[in-house]
Amino acid sequence: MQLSRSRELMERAKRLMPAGVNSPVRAFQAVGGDPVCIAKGEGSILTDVDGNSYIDYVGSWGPLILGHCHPDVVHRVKEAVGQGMSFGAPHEGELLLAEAITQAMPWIEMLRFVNSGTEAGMSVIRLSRAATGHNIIVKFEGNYHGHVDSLLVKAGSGVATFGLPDSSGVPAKIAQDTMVVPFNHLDDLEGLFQKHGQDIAAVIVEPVAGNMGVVPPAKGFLTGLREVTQRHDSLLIFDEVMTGFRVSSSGAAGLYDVEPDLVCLGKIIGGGLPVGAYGGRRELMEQVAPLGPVYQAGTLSGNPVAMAAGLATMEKLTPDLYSELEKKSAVLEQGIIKAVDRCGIAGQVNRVGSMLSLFFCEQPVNDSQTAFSTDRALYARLFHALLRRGVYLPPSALESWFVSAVHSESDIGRTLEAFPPALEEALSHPG
Ligand code: KE4
Repeated sequence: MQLSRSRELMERAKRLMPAGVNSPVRAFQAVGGDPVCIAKGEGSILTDVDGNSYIDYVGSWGPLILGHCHPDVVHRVKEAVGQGMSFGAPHEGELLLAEAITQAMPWIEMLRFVNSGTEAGMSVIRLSRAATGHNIIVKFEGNYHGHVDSLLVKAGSGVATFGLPDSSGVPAKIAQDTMVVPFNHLDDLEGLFQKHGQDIAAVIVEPVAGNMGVVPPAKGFLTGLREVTQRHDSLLIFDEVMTGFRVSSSGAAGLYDVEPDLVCLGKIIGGGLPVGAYGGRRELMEQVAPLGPVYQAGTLSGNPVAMAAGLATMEKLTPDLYSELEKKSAVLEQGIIKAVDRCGIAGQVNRVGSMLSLFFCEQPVNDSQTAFSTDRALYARLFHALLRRGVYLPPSALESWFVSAVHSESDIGRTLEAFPPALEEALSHPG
């Protein structure tokens, strides 16, 4: 592979941006080597600045359920941008997207658009504390909810990959109001509520974990969260930034039939442009400024061009799309399992819909401890062996892969053809 232009651009980028990137995981530090610089995306294919093409299983970390540059999305973005880049005033596009979201997720009676999943997370924390008068937030080890101080406590994505149990710069007195229990360990949570229930404002959870690799909720886990929070007058927050409109047309809440009090959204609802949202029960959301006392604002929130991309994407999310995604993703999963078995190594694939992860380990991966103890060095070698064969996986074992509506049968077939030789290569160079 010819990578000279990528290398030249990354050298210049490293002088101006930390590690030459605008988000840590993109720097390839979890898999080693230098990132490739991308020139364009088309459907399921990324092409780098040296002309190398890859089947893309990152999909911009989840937003691109329709793949890169879906013609209908591009058309609607071009139409919107011709009317204005930003108004800083109410417009129809934000109303239409709000209607599409609340129709698909009726437990969201009212919402507010922001510009990222992190903003959604920080806003629901502030709202939960105001609404309950309590301060303690409970999160789960290995879950990541964006980089707001109070949630960067043993986050799973990025921070965990770099072995930082929490980020420097987060004051201890902020972190002490956040309590962390292992994901899928309902007993630990019950115990915490026994001790601190009267002070707990909310429990926030990725209903399907994606930031320690994909870890589905254990049977009864989400129902248990709903029950224990209700019993203690605490709020249940589903962080569906990744799972929202990914794992079903009504997210994980619809898939597992558990209604949260508040929801964070992002990624797919922006169709690849910067959009986040938070919402939920009306009496909670009516406490948000300017209606209520909880302040939250944003210059570009509800940006008309981003709303157009999100709405054009949402309109394509039909039942057929999800059943096609399920079929393709199952073929990929089964093919990977077969390739790993044929190599005689221990591996597990966790999958929910078109989110999946491959872990190298004997045991099932059902929480952060088992996820973190997998053979991530082997994953790193497989990552590069597949990259050289034109398959672009997430540059970290603790991330989700994403299949899009436009990954073709031949994309999946070519991926599965590349797997055996790539696995052999990864296994033959242990160092
Ligand atoms: P953003 O602020 O990155 O838009 O969203 C933060 C966030 C919140 N909640 C969940 C469940 C998320 O997965 C994320 C962001 N996900 C990561 C991928 N692990 C984004 C990729 C990155 O950090 O560069």
